Amino acid sequence: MTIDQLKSQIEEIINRLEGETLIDTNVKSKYLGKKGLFNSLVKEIRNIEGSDKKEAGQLFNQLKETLETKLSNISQTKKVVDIDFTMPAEETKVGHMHPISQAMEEITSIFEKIGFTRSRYPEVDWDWYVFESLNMPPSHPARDEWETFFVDTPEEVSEVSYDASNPRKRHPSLVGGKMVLTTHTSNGQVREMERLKNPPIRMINIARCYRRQQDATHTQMFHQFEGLVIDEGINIQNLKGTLDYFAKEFYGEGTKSRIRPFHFQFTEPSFEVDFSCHICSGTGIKDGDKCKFCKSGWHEVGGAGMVHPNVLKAGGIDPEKYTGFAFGWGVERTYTLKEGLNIDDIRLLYSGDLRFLKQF
Ligand code: FA5
Repeated sequence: MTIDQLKSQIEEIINRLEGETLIDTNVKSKYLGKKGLFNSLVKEIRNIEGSDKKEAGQLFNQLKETLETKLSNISQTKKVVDIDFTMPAEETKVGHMHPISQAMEEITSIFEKIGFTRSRYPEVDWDWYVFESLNMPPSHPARDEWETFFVDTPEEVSEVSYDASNPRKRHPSLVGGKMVLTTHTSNGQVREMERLKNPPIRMINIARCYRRQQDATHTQMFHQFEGLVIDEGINIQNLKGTLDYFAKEFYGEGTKSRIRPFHFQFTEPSFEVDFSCHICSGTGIKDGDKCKFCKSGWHEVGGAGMVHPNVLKAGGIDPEKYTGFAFGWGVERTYTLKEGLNIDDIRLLYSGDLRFLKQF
């Protein structure tokens, strides 16, 4: 055989391969098998003239590579073609909203029904909104409770816009001073007063909060929802009525709320808010023993109180004319107390473990 004849035979093999139907299951052995076209052609090498043997060897190598590449493309395409259309379809995996997002939607709609509007404020905010405007001047000991993450701010920002002698004169979009990762949603209080300027205000602010805390009931990132109502004649009864309404809507008809005296710098008077335990119906006793879920009949969920006059002033609202109440609770804490959930470690919510998350 001459080298030219060899070339034309190789061409013929490649042309045949191009025309192969994809469903031919023997296509690979036909070309590369023991008795395949490649091997039968290789045998011809002994008939090639001596000086052309080297070129013939190279041509065989190229042919083998070409056949292998094309056949592997064919076998990949075949996988698609080999589908059995009569097989039942594989179940598509459908995701869903994270349980905390679901809880936030539920909380929002409960408050929207009674005229609250959801607002959103920065989660990295000026110290002014998080502490100072809330009656916690710099170096006030009450700040220690919040276990804050501070953020480095460029010095020029602080210097240009910070006017310690008259905080109200700071540029609203560039307040200056220190910045913090918001430790609570109460930073939305003065921001909402500045946004609306005049009461009535009925805000629900739900956002991420950050504190240097980590155990079964505390995470470094968590969510709070903050309610703020300001108008003429707002009093503690209005606060208590709102808490009772939420307790029934979120936890079910029989749930009661309770407020206990407490201290926050930004409310006066201040309270801690509890909801009755659904396991022991608020009695603290279950099957003759102390209720293991609540131990006392009640679960503490957050704080509340009447807005401090200094906070109203910081928001540009006349405390002689208007009064208001505010509350702030942890979404995770409020949610995990729901009947039937039985989540004793809120860190599970952020573990990313699908076996856990799929249950909600
Ligand atoms: C506050 O944050 C106040 N701003 C609440 C408030 C608002 C009082 C308006 C008065 C008026 P406190 O630090 O107690 O208060 O937090 C409230 C709730 O947030 C707690 O009861 C708890 O449910 C939740 N919480 C606080 N820290 C964490 C944390 N690290 N992880 C999870 N939840 C937390």
